[in-house]
Amino acid sequence: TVLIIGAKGQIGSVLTKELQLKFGIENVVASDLREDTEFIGHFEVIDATDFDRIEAVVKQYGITQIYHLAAILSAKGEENPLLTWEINMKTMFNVFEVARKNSVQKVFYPSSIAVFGDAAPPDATPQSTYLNPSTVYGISKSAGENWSEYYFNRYGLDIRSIRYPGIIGYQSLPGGGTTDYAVDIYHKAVNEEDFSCFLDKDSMLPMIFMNDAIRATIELMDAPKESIKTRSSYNLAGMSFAPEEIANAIQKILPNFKISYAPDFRQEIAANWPRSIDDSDARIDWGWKPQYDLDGMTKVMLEKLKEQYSTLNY
Ligand code: VAH
Repeated sequence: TVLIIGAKGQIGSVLTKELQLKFGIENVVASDLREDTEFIGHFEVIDATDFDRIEAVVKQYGITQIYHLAAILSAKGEENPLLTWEINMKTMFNVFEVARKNSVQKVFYPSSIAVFGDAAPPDATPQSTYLNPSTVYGISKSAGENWSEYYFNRYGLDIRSIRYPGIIGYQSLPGGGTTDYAVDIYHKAVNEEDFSCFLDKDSMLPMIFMNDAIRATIELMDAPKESIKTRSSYNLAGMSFAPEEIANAIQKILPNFKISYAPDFRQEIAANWPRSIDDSDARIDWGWKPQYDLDGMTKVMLEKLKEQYSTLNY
């Protein structure tokens, strides 16, 4: 049985549905800070800063895999550095310790391109390079990568991790990230509203379509243990683009779409991140291959959001 921590988040809400399809609704337990009355399936309220609560649910359902998808992200995290560190690390330690003590077979721990700073080569950023993250979120994820490796080497806990780039999907909204503009832009375009971008027009970042990110996560977790050569976290991306490029991709379909630029503090964060990622280790070790490029993603995003808004307004 699989437990998802943060099942109502941007990634968690999509991953939970995929895991229910894969393992059967009976074998998935979703959890988040607050009850979700509409949720179809097993749902438990879990504050992941509470070790006893996580352990109680793991014992109650006989959990064999945990996906830890709760954290305070890069932009939001800068509002209160020590709280961000406290929450991101405490929840991680709780998940790792509950898993270790209750012989959970596999743990998924997400990392991020936020672990890279200006010391890393910005183009085709390599798997192994000096990490000097500039956000508390990035510092917590970089520390988390070291702890993942430690728990694997010391206790044999099978923790697997992906350094997610910006994730873009139609199924859920992001919260508190620096890449969130790339989701909001599609919502504005579909509603024929002008879009003001909080990053510079040439601020290129590694990104991935949600469907590719979810498939990558499941493929990594399904891979044979001996093929996982990286126990810190795998570089991974679907594509790279700057705001002006995603705007152009949208205008090919919606010619009247307009974008303006009003960079804020998030531009400083983005400026320290890679422009593109070398994810050849993920491709070699467990067969990673993206299926969506910018035009492919844009087509699906605009179609799906148009459907969603038309049924909403109906
Ligand atoms: C953020 N979407 O912006 C998250 C992610 C790489 C980006 O970590 O903080």
